[in-house]
Amino acid sequence: MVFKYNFKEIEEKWQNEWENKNIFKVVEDKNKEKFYILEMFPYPSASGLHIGHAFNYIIGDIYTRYKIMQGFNVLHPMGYDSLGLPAENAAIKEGVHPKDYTEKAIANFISQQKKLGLSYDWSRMFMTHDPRYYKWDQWIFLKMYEKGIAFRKKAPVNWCPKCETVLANEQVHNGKCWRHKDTEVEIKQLEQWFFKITEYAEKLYDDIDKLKDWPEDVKAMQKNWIGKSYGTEIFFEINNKKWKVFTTRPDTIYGVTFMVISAQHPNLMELVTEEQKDKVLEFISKIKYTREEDIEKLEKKGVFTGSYATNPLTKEKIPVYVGNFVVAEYGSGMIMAVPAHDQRDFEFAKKYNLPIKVVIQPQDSELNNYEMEEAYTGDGLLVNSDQFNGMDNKEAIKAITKYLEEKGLGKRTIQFRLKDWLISRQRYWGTPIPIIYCDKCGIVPVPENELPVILPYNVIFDKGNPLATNKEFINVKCPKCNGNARRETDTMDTFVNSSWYFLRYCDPFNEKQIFDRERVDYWTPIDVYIGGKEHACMHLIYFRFYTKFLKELGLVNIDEPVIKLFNQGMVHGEDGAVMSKSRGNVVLPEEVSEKYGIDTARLFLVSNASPTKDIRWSESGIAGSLRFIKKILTYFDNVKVGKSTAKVESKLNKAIVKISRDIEEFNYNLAIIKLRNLFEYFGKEESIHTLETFLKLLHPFCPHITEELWRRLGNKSFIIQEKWPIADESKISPEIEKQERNIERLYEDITNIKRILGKGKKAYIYVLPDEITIYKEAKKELEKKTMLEIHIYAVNDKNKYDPHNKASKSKPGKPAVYIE
Ligand code: ANZ
Ligand code: ZN
Ligand code: ZN
Repeated sequence: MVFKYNFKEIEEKWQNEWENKNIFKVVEDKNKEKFYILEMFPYPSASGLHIGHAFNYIIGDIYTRYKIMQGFNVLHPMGYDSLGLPAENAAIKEGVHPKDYTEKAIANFISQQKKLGLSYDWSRMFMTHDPRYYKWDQWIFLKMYEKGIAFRKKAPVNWCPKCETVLANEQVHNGKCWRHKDTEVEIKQLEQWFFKITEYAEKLYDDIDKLKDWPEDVKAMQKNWIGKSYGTEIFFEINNKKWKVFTTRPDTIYGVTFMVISAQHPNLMELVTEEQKDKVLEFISKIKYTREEDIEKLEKKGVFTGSYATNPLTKEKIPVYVGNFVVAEYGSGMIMAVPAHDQRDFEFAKKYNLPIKVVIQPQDSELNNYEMEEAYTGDGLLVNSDQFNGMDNKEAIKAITKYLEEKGLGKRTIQFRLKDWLISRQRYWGTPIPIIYCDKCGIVPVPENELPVILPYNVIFDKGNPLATNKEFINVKCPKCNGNARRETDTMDTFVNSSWYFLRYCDPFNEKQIFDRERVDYWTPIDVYIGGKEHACMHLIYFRFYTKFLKELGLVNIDEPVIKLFNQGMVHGEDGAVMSKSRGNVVLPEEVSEKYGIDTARLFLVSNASPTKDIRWSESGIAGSLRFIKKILTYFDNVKVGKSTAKVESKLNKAIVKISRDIEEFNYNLAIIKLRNLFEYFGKEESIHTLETFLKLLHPFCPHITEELWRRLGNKSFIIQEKWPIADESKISPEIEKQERNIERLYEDITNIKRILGKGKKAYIYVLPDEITIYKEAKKELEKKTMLEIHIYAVNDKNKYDPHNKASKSKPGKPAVYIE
């Protein structure tokens, strides 16, 4: 009888059962060990979810089911990062309100996710545009304001004329808007809100080494992003005032021949003399804003400011230039230029005919001030450096710094590349910043008991920020003097919302406080965090920063939010390109579910490669997974429940050990190979234990059919609530394992011989008499795998067919082979 199977029916049935019986709902339980699994916070795009997105959730789901069966109390929540620019832009384009637009998108997202059979505790679901959530964004903001971490300053900002909003540095890619890839980003000076993440730079940097279970490349990217430099701050006197300069090369101080201040330095004009003023103003109006990533390629340009600096050691007077290759935001925004040993300075000196003075002499050649074609940046011995002459330059870095410190002319310092986090957005669809401006009292934070500051629903979308033109929103009484005042109309960067959501999942609807400390202590940190590499720097740094801030407030007791970070690969479409709507190569889960069943798709997604690798969707691949699933279904429909052989038991127990380890390490593909392998050994009759164990091992990958088959075996329970199998290692027979390996080797011998012959229909195998049963058992399997007709003889069989007398070559565990 051919098995009739309606995937859709089975899937819906079990999804409903799990939901109705609250199978994945969890509460804190001190007697159970917790495990927190989280996939990165999705932005609910209106185009919904394709199989590529689904991959991420399925990886988390497999792990969750495995951990639940292992007896952990597993928190696996889901919610939506629903504020942000895309919703606002799309809403404007389509004339729908962002709230309605987003909520519709979320409803669609949820229904799609539910069809994947995901093990979420849906009772914890929240969306960040819900005032009950963003109230606490505002509350954290107030705490940061209190501690001086949230602050306001006038700052040059990246402005996308198309988005009509400020962009974070990270949202500028090669000078263009990340969203509008053809739009040049402009620079504007605006009063902005910032979070002083730089105060945490050192901690964020140093603690990266504690993240033992994070991918090395992500850690390297974060280190690079935070950018720690050990160096020296040196004081130069200019016009009777001390100016600081940051250098990593104090050993070159005798080679400084000019200074360069950034064209965007806030105090630049203090240095510019009357005669030079016009030239400087013209220069700064002409050049582009200096960005660190552009410096290397940039044509180095500058103008003399008219001022001179005094080198603190040589007392020489050296000219101060304003230049385009010094960034305002790094170090002190001014450099000591050493053209002999820094390529940027070298290019500048060549262009403006400034002196080049060698102070580091390499061991193997002699540098000459006049003949250099590029800077010498390597190591060597100091020359032209007074009492430091002859010293190794690495030594000189320490010695000169010490000398400067003794004389009060400088000090050792550490410099970070990380910039303060600009959180102001001139946009509607974000968390309102809880600040009021009063002419009398200045900046006044909204009192805590007046939170949340609600984002008004009725606004007019025109150009720019709709809040800025909304009188009802703006006009407010000052909390201090009760006079007329104005609300801040900037909203927060949406990365704010995703910086602490994992904590709220522990206590999602608390109205009295941000979350209950005990509940958070129970669940945190996140044990496994699953998401794409694109979040390596922004989200994951902000997330770590919030954790550290909240720890200082005494709200959490963890330093780091995540123990293990798992980056999944990308899913590519049939055409080989990354699956995306714009490419038109997306596969939708509902289509797949209709055609193959979602269990088949889940199996396929993790079968062919480690989930860390990119995978390619293929109809033939998924057909292969479907064949396996059908085989399993047909098998369970026909199998006789009875006894399993010692061999099957050995295989089964070995598989338990290996599959558990594979899942634990996210080697899902290897687990599947072992499951398939195990299945091959099953006979017409197997014990109930064997059959049930197989279903349990398969469950994390194919949750629906395994629940179904579990019931068909007569169980009343949910398989997901069963215990993960534990191997009985005493049943793993070394003898059987050895025979398996022998048969495997025989198979390889046969294929090799066949390949050398270039043909063959029949294979004759000569085995020692006491091994004949083992090899006869394997006959069918060998025939199938080698596609040859196989004859097995004991070597002492008088009737054997053996034209080349091969039987005499047979050894224990190594049969002889003859092919014709
Ligand atoms: C003198 C010198 C001599 C330098 C030499 C280098 C080589 P890190 O921290 O590793 O990136 N610098 C300092 N502030 C700068 C700014 N605001 N914009 C552009 N460049 C800046 O490198 C620090 C070095 O970058 C500093 O050391 C300084 O140049 C430059 F043979 O000072 B150095
Ligand atoms: Zn843009
Ligand atoms: Zn006031």
